[in-house]
Amino acid sequence: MTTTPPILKHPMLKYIREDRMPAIYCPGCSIGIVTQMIARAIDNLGLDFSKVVIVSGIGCTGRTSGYFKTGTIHTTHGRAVAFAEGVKVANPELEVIVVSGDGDIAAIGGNHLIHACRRNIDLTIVCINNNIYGMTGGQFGPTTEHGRFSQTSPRPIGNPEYPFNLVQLAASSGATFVARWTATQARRATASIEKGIAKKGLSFIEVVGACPTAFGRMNRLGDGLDMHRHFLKVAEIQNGLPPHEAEFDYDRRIVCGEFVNIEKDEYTAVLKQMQEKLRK
Ligand SMILES: Cc1ncc(C[n+]2csc(CCOP(=O)(O)OP(=O)(O)O)c2C)c(N)n1
Repeated sequence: MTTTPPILKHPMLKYIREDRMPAIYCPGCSIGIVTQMIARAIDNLGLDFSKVVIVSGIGCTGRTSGYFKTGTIHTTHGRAVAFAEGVKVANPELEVIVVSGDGDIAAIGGNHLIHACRRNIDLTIVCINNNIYGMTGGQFGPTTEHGRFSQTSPRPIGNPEYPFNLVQLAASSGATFVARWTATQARRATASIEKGIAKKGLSFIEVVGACPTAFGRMNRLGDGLDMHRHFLKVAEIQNGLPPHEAEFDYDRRIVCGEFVNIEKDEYTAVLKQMQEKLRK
């Protein structure tokens, strides 16, 4: 007699809306890996998942929030951080996590990012930096390196602009926890997301990811596997390095690590103190 082996479920599926599977991501994309990092960080911390809110903007990464089986908001393009700030101010008891793309967070949403960092509001922002606007077919964005090829910066000249270095931007704007990893450093990145969630203040975690469909194809970087192997080669870990020294050179050296972990009063706590003073 043959026995049917039990169907094993992925342990993180308990956090995921299975009815939404399969996800929209292309083969070789890093977003699924980062989705799992967030789920594992929540699991490792033993959080009450009903008190976790996940917010995204628009884009491939922007679809991530909708896959989590909790309170989620898929907001308008660039406004993920603004919506997340609203949720946190309305109910500081909630654990608010933003996950969105580099275009969403640092271009159209760049102003919200820097001001949220300046306020030091207790959000965990996970920004998947795939170096391009993935969802709309591969236009250059705020993190695309000078000279890189994209739909809007074709051969032979490439991108006329210079990129933001996201960890420098977040740190100089006032974020109190700042880290960068690549999608191949899943355990380290998960640990940083955990620290970011536990931190009472603004945490910014950049995860450098592969977009083989747009960035990879236009810059002849191979498939998803090639791109992830490349990350293993160029990622250089330098925990504690001043963020302005955290170089991002896609071909040669992507400096990774936890660069900022400082204490500063958190925004909703400050608001609460002010309200209490006014009541007296
Ligand atoms: C106001 C507005 N402008 C432009 C768009 C078109 N749009 C949709 S997604 C996107 C870029 C997304 O890029 P990124 O945030 O880097 O995410 P990715 O898709 O690469 O994960 C743009 C420009 C839009 N939806 N709304």
